[in-house]
Amino acid sequence: MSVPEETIVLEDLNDTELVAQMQDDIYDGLIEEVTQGTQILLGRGWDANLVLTEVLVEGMRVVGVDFRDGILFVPEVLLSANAMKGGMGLLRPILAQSDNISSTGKYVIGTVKGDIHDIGKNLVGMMLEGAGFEVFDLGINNGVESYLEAIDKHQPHILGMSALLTTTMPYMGVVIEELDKRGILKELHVMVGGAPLNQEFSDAINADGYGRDAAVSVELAKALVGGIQGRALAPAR
Ligand code: B12
Repeated sequence: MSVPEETIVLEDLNDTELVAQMQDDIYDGLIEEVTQGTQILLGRGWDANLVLTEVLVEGMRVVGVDFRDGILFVPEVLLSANAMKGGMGLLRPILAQSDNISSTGKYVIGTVKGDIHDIGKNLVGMMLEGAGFEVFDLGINNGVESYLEAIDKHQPHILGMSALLTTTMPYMGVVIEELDKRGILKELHVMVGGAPLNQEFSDAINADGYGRDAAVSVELAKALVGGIQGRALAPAR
């Protein structure tokens, strides 16, 4: 006779058990459980910022490590990121009202003009959110004007551009030149990514960093903003 699977009732777990369970659930991409767990912690008086950093971000950090090490693959990471977003959905309105949003930094990200690939960009965006960045996603097919507008509006610490085609990747250089001409390059970091890119290309167009994959991109972004929590971040250049 087979042993029936044990059903875990999240409400019955103490805080430590619940946090561990939620991190497992993030890893397994279980959005309903993560959302419910978030609700329970908030109901027990947890600070929203603490739930974000100690539970969701930490859970996503483990996912990022296993993705980098080839243990998890793209579909699984997307599910984990989606599960985390379930919890984020409850926290965002609370955090938006409070003064103590512990943001790692602001990050504007978009795929360049002529290019409609967005899976990698979305993944990087989600992982950045998981690491505590405030991410403004411009979607696909962005020309210089679109990036400029977003920089003006959001005042990001980092601009990230994605390109998957050899025909569209040179456009990143065009954007960077324009930022330089307007004196904006001094005020923010620029990261680039996409399958056909490499470090040499990134250096050649004067980007601050090339993100080979989502995990590397998050680490690099954190390093670029100096790893400082809050708004007092390292100067760009
Ligand atoms: C899925 C896909 C599509 C989908 C895109 C769906 C979507 N919503 O994105 C569709 C079917 C629409 C598509 C269309 C086309 N595609 Co396509 N596509 C792919 C494919 C198979 C996978 C790309 C992908 O999502 N990879 C998975 C993600 C997770 O990886 P990634 O994008 O590299 O992102 C990671 C890193 O690069 C980095 N990263 C990515 N962006 C960023 C940004 C920043 C800021 C940072 C820091 C890091 C970072 O982190 C990510 C996560 O780890 C690739 C083949 C391949 N193996 O790359 C071809 C590929 C990119 N496509 C190709 C082509 C030619 C096309 C088309 C022109 C086909 C056609 N004739 O119509 C069109 C282009 C249309 C256009 N104008 O953009 C070629 C490009 C060849 C080249 N040298 O330029 C490829 C390489 C296939 C091939 N071998 O021929 N494509």
